[in-house]
Amino acid sequence: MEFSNDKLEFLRELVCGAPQNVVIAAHTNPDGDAIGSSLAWAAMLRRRGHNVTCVVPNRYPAFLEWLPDIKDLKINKLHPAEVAAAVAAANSVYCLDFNQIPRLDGIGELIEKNEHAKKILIDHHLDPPHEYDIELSDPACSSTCFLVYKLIEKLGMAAEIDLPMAEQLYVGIMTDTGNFSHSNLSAELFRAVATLVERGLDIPRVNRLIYNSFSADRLRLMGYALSKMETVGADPHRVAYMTLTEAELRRFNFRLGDSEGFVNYPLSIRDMAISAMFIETRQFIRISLRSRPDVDVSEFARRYFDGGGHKNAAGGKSYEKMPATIERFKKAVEEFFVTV
Ligand SMILES: [Mn+2]
Repeated sequence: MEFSNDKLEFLRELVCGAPQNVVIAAHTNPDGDAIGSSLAWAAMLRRRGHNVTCVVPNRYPAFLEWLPDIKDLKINKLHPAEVAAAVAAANSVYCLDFNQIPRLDGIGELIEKNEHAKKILIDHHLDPPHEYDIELSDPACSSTCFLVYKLIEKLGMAAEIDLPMAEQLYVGIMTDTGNFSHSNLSAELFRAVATLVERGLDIPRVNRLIYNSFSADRLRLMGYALSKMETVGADPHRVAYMTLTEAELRRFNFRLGDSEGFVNYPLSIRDMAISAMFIETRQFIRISLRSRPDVDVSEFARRYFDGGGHKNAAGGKSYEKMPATIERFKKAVEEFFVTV
């Protein structure tokens, strides 16, 4: 999507204008795209003299720990007073890689309380609510990191992308595209990656850091989850699902981020339409959904599980117990394929 000149000028004034107190907020259970885009945008703003604080509701997964500047992130669960002070003092708040303020848990209320701060959305999820001062929303963009790259380019600042920024941006680009295997892979995206390589990006190194840095427990948990996978429905509407209860997670010394990516594997079965992963947390069951390109799981998540996301990668929640949730899921699947 092309953004209007008005929007870009508004952004340019904020970025190039007098130094401000800035907060960059990313979503709960922040992933590589949320963290990478926040850190890169923060680096760009800091060069222009802004006082930037990146905030997230809870911890990031361990496989991101090596990212440049990640230690500067303020995690609301661990440092609520610092997060509250930064948000209260902010002149502008950038919301990156999500568009629903409730996805920020407690930070959302802090942002709403600060009425004088400009609120800017930079995101690629569907259906942004119109409650921002400017929305730079592009659901056709494969990652928020790529969107940030494009904005930097449009502002004429691409020459300033250095190696740390290249790594931050690349992590979101690679993880949100499933290492360049999902949709929305454009020539423009690969040109952006080529630029990042010119700035010194070492792709095999980043691959190793992201994909080969897990614990043995995590691999065993994945094997366990896959071995319990069930399938329902018949071609062309086959659906696979996996479940993990809190007790099962404990057995494998579960750490946040360990289940990342499990949901993708069942789609490697020929003609599989949807893959679903149900993970029990203390408050609810978290549902991750992936689909074949022609099947819209964001619609499915919205309709049945109070969720949303992208066409082929979405999520939702259930407040029922696991067996009741699975029963509801099976019924939803049947109904969904009759009505699409
Ligand atoms: Mn994203």
